[in-house]
Amino acid sequence: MTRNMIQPLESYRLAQYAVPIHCYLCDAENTFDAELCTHCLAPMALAHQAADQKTEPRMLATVGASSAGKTVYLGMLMDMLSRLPTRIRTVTRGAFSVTLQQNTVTALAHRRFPDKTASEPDRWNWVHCQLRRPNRQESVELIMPDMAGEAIVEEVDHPHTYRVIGAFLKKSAAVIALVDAISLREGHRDHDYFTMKLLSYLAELDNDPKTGWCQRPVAIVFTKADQCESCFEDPVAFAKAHATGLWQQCQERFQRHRFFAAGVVGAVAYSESMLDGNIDVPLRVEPRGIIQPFEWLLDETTKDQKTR
Ligand SMILES: Nc1nc2c(ncn2[C@@H]2O[C@H](COP(=O)(O)OP(=O)(O)OP(=O)(O)O)[C@@H](O)[C@H]2O)c(=O)[nH]1
Ligand SMILES: [Mg+2]
Ligand SMILES: [Zn+2]
Repeated sequence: MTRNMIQPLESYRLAQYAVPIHCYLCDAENTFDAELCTHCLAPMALAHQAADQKTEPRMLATVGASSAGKTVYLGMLMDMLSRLPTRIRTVTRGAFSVTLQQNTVTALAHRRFPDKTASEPDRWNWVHCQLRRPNRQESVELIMPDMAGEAIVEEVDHPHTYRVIGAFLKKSAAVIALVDAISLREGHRDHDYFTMKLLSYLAELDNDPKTGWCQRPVAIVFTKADQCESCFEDPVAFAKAHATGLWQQCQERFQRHRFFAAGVVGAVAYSESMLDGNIDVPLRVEPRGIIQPFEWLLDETTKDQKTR
């Protein structure tokens, strides 16, 4: 015999599903408990966090071909920002925003470089943080993902393959394009060609003469400059000599661009491994030129917001 019992219906829970949450990047409707946007795979945490803020978050894109040094650069940048309270005060939003910095710093502390970023967008690390200069009242909310180079190349060659990249770049206020200085100096043109393609993609993505990419700030950063001293001394001369096409394209298409050089390690050794082949071993962590491009973009995008 079964005893009678009262089963609460809890149908009120369904009501929550009736109110869609819009993805912060592509504006697609998602249920309130979705972790990733069903349309573009961006984390829905961004939409929830943005809804709690008074100021609209600013997006900063870090792009470059595979192995250009995006993960190392962004991880080191976040680590430096979190330890420079006299220059910029940084508060990360959401535990997931610390993972990138943690992975990079842990890897470098163990004398290895972080792993290659997986090409699936649901495996990327996103950083959402609040920044404030010590002497200023106003703060900036910033969103920066560490996207995979392979996915960026694919999206540039075949637009709409990775919707999250298109949506993010369309909304970004500024871009840091990383280019491998060692491969340029050695005469490999792949990074030069790719960055040129990427900049044309950006220019066409939003070609509004007032608010499009031709007016937004673009920082070209030559990475791994620790192995290429001439690049540190004069990044513009380096660009003219080793990435002429890229240099010309910047002159023609982007009114606000600047060249920088950055390096994270002091010395690199090479080790042969049976499993992985030749691998680079970072011997000392000596970051140079990491903050400068970021600070420049921060100041430039702040000017944009004030004039709007
Ligand atoms: N010497 C030197 N080598 C670096 C530096 N940054 C990165 N590298 C080398 O470049 C490789 C790739 O760096 P990543 O940061 O993983 O490159 P990525 O752009 O994130 O690549 P994907 O994840 O494939 O898009 C590393 O494994 C290092 O061998 C640097 O500052 N100096
Ligand atoms: Mg990476
Ligand atoms: Zn979306």
